[in-house]
Amino acid sequence: MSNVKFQIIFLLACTLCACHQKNAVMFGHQDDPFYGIGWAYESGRSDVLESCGDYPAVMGFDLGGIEMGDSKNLDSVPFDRIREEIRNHHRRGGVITVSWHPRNPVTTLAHPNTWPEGSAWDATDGVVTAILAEGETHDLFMTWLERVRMFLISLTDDAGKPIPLIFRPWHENNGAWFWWGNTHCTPDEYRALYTLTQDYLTAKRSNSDNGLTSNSVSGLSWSYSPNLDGAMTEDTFLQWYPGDERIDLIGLDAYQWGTEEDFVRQTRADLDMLCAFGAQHHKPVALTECGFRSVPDPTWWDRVLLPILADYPLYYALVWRNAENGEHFGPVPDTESAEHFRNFYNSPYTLFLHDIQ
Ligand code: BMA
Repeated sequence: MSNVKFQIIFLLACTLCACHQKNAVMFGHQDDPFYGIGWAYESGRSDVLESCGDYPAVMGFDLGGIEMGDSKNLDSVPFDRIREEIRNHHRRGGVITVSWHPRNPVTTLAHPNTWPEGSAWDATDGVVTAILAEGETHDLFMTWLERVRMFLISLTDDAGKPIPLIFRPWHENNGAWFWWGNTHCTPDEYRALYTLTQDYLTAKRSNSDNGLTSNSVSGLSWSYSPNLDGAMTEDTFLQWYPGDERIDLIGLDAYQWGTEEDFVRQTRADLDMLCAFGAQHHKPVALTECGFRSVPDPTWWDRVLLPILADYPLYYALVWRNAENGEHFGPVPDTESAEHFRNFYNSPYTLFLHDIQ
């Protein structure tokens, strides 16, 4: 082969690579290493791994319950195990994202261990107002932030350095199902809640042991992720947005609850807007949660989700957890859905752990 021809082929390959690279989206899965369909807490297992031969590039974990001083989160995952799996995934070179479904600091006092009473889904009015005012709820909430801080600080690598992670509090706030949702507080109050959380977790503190001042939690990237709207505009987005100086990643939580046609149309409409905003504001955009509960259509992976990922410059797309009783959003090994998931996996538009190592 002549040198020139070689160079052209090489350049073409690079261009194709760059093109795929540009559109390739990391695949993520919530609670991936803890449990799946028919198994729980067996080290190394993962429904994604067993469906396609690789771990997801991104793993998601939830801190709900840490605020109460519980040893397990709201989905019964021990926090010690969460810490261990965050370390494992970091060691493998994977990306980590952490969400938080804290209980309702007003109603949990009367309903300490129930659901939905007292939980994040106990969407009573006035909770954010009470957190921001002086008083009992504020004081309680600050002890909650302290517990989150202590846990995040404990997420260190083998050299004792903070593990980088994407922190995603106060998500889906344009809906009304969480107590921080849009009918339960004003945009200013929402932003103040986000700011309070961020400032508390990142404030410089002096360490009385060694007299040094250090960032209390470092290595955090901050995500703002509203829920699928279908007609999101820059104005409606900006109304609640905590601001460019506070947000590193713009997310969208988009599930297919209704028809496929609605899901595709609405997701594309919101991604058109968010990706344009992200490009202008130099922020990556991700599908911070997505999925089709129980994946009733096995072709969903390669026929519905993949074409969306191929068309948008997304950072990642994370499907929710594989819990039993129909509450699964990832692939299930040895099913038809796993066959279609392998097409999704084999596509140049998706990235799994090996692709990013
Ligand atoms: C929801 C459901 C709940 C779960 C919560 C936090 O979407 O999966 O069962 O408790 O997320 O993981």
